[in-house]
Amino acid sequence: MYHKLLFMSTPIGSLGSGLGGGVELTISNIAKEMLRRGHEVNIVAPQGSISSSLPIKEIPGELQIPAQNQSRSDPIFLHKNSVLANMWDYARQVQADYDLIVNFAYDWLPLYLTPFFNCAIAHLISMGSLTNAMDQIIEQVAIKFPGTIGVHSKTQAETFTFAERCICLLNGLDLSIYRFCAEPTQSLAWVGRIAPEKGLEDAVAAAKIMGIPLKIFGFKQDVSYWEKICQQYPNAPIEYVGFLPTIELQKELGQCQALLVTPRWIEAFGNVAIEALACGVPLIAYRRGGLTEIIEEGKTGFLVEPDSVQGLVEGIKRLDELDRQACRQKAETLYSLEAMGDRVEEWFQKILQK
Ligand code: HBI
Repeated sequence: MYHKLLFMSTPIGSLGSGLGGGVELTISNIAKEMLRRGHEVNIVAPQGSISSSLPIKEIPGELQIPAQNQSRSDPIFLHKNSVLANMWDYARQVQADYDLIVNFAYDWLPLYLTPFFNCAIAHLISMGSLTNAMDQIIEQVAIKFPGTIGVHSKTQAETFTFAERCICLLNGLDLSIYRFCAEPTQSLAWVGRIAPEKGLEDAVAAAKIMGIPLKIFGFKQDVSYWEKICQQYPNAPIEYVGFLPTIELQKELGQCQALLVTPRWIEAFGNVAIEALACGVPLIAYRRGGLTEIIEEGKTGFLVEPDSVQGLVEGIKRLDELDRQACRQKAETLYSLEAMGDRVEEWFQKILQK
């Protein structure tokens, strides 16, 4: 059975800008895999979105504010000429051409509009509970349209009161892009949007204590935050490598002894964590969010006390206990595009059967 799928991207940035964070990778990976399986896929995204091989319908309008910067009781914000509103007006116009609309935005409007559409809509919720308005509208859709709320991890689902109504999809990568590296150089890695919720300063502090170079990859979203870290740790052995395309990132990341993952908030999953595993790079991570389901303690990484630099240091000292081959193996078993594609396709089929 082949389906006609319309993917609605995140409204906080154009695809390829890095502003969309993990969702950019998720959308392109799922789209690639659905096309490979013979489904038809079109992606609706903000103006300026680029993709090498995916069909994109660019929509103009003002970008949405990132939900993680909002407070729990915030009302819903929509700019005038909101790109989110414009994207969903387009979806309304073309919905008859599709079997299923898949929403990747962590925003109130797509969920609120669901009952107004004739076409079935699946929502891949990319973060845990952040605001009361989102919690409420997601629950409403989860009750009215059972099985249409997808999440990346059990831990993420458990941040919502309706966890049992969520379909857990994990995530997946095109492993053919990631090369396994058996012999790393003496260096650690940190990958992610450079912003306060990602806790980069702890990784810098741990690298300084251990005297091991820390390679930093990612979009420098909050420059003042970056400068504060550089002032706080003037002679830490850190190198800002930049925001690299996946091909370059995996080459550099694979050379590292471990990836330090220091989220301040409950990360729904941990795309960078499975990218590291795909290169054979073990993880030293805060015991928080989706990471707790990705790491096999003592084998593919160590889960340490959240926000504890000392915990990171202890993990770094035990690095040689970890098995790089097991890291790659884990990625191949659970996080390949095929494995993710099976989970996503089954999710779609079940929704379309109703
Ligand atoms: N905020 N409002 C809003 N909408 C999104 O789609 C969104 C976001 N913040 C972060 C985000 N998406 C993604 O970077 C993460 O879910 C990965």
